[in-house]
Formats: sequence, structure tokens, C-alpha cells
Amino acid sequence: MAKITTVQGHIQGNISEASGTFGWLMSGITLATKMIEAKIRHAGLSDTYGAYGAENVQGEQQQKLDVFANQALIDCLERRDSVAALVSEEDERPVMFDRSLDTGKYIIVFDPLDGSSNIDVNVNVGTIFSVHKRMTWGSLEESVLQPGTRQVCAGYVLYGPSTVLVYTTGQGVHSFTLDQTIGAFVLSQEHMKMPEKGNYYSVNESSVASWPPGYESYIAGLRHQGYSARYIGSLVADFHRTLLKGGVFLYPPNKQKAGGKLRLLYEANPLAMIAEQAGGMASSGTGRILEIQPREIHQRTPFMVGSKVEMEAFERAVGA
Ligand code: FDP
Repeated sequence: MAKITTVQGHIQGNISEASGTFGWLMSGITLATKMIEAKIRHAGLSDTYGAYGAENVQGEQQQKLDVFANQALIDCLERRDSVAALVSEEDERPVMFDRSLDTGKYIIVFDPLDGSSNIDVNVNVGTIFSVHKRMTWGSLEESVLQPGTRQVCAGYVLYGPSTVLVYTTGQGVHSFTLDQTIGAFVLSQEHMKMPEKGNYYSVNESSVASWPPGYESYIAGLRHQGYSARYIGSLVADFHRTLLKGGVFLYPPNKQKAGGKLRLLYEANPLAMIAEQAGGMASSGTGRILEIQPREIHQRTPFMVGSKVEMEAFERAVGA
């Protein structure tokens, strides 16, 4: 019988945590994402599509699946003793637990269902997560607002034709595929590398007229070199393609969203860590994403991520 490696077993060997604490914590994430994936697979058969009827803290219409995904993650993680706080895109404030510094060591930040506008049309969506270690000084609130350089683990699950989990703990990027027959994420690729250069650029060009100087000519330059466009509108899916095929994804600032659209803590930071670990780069247009000191949990940032060649050209184009 062929030996398999599950994500919990793998991650335990990739983090400096002596006990099985981190594997147990990770099992909370994998259990929740398996519940989310099961719900998505049957979405057309049950009354799961459509708006929930409320707005989230960002002023966006919550979808029924957003609400389900958020609750699944909270339910599966709140019982893990090692969790000090949970921060979700869907909740205005962090959920904090009254646990000692020795027990409640981790803060988990997540976007339960990224790409909500694609849910009803059967296009790929995802869950993004980031884990920080609680600081031994300061308040728990301060621990929640750590820069991306201090992430101890970052990852995402892409609900696509197959369901894939990608994670890093700073020891390379590894990918797992959900084996439905045994209900486990099984190792499919270790030490993934983003190609140094790709053939695609990925951006919502509808706001080109209000991009800052340098962006439009950069994209025109890529087109001139023969690059092709790909834009799904689900960040996880657009990022996953960029990780595998190379190229560049951009969400620049524009007139309506002067500070960008994507969220620093649970979208840009985890994907930036994965990109860097795979040999790519991630920028806000004015500096490295991972070095931004967050001021609040739902902070937005412009987000550009991709292969080394395209990102170095981007930085030259915008003077970053
Ligand atoms: P959505 O609005 O569907 O939830 O962060 C949210 C996000 O999707 C990303 O997944 C996606 O990359 C981006 O917004 C799409 O925004 P635009 O529709 O403005 O292109």
C-alpha cells in the first residue's frame, strides 16, 4: 500500500513546536474547510446560493455560504486550547478567548470564503488563513496587529475542480489535494516554486483610468511583450494560477478604492508569504507587503504579487 502524508503530519514536522499542538490546530482548519467544500459541492441542490440578507463589516452583502464558512471555522477552532483569538473578514471585532499565555499561543486570521461574487456562478472560491504567535508582551489586541513578517503559517484552500490546500510555515510551500475517498488532504507537491517569469498578467482593467502613474504603461509594456490576460475575480484562484504558471496579479489603488480593495491581514499577508517562500515577490506599490505595520484588522492595501521578473519590472515602472 502506498504511503500517504496528510497535512497535519506534514505541518508538525515543519514548525518548531515540540508537541502535537500545531497539528491539532491545523486539523481545526482542515475540518472546517472540508465542511465548506461539502457545502459548496451541493450548493445547487440545497438552498445555499444567494444573499444571506445582511451586510458584513465591509459593507458587502453577505452570501449564505459566507455565513456558513465563517461559522464552520469558528466552531472548529474555538475548541482548540491553543487559540487565543480568531479574526475573520466577516466579523467586526476579533473573537478573543480567556486563555493563559502558555496555553492560548496562536492567533488565527481568515477570510472564510474569498471571491463571494463568484459563488452563485459556480466559479472557484477559496478560504485564506494566516497564523501568528501571540506576543509574550503587550495586550492580545496588539498581538492581533503584527506585520506579515511575523506570520508562523499562511495558507489557503481553493475549492476548484479538485480541492487543494497550500501552506507555508517559512520552510517552503507545499500543496495537498483533498482525497474524497478518505476525507483527507494528501500531499501532492512539496517545495513548490513560482516560475521566475510567466506569460500572464491578471488585473481588473475597468479602473485603468484612475490607476496611479506607471501602472497603465507597465501593463501596456507586458502586452507589447506578448503577455496574455487572465482575471477570474477570485483572489485565491488568480493567485493559485500565478503560483503555478508565473506572471503577475495586480489590485492597484483606484479612484473608488484609493487604499486598494484587498485586505492586508487575511488576503495580502498570507499570499505574500507564500509568494516569497516560492521565490516570488509581493508589493503594495510603495513597499514590501510583509513589512506593513497594520493599524486595524480590516485594513486594505493595494496588492501586487507574482514572479520575480514581472515584479522587479513593476517596481521599476512605479518607482517602488
Ligand atoms: P469578491 O469581491 O468577489 O469577494 O476580496 C474580494 C474579491 O472578491 C477577491 O477575491 C477578488 O480578487 C476581488 O475582490 C475582485 O474585485 P473586483 O470585482 O473589483 O475585480
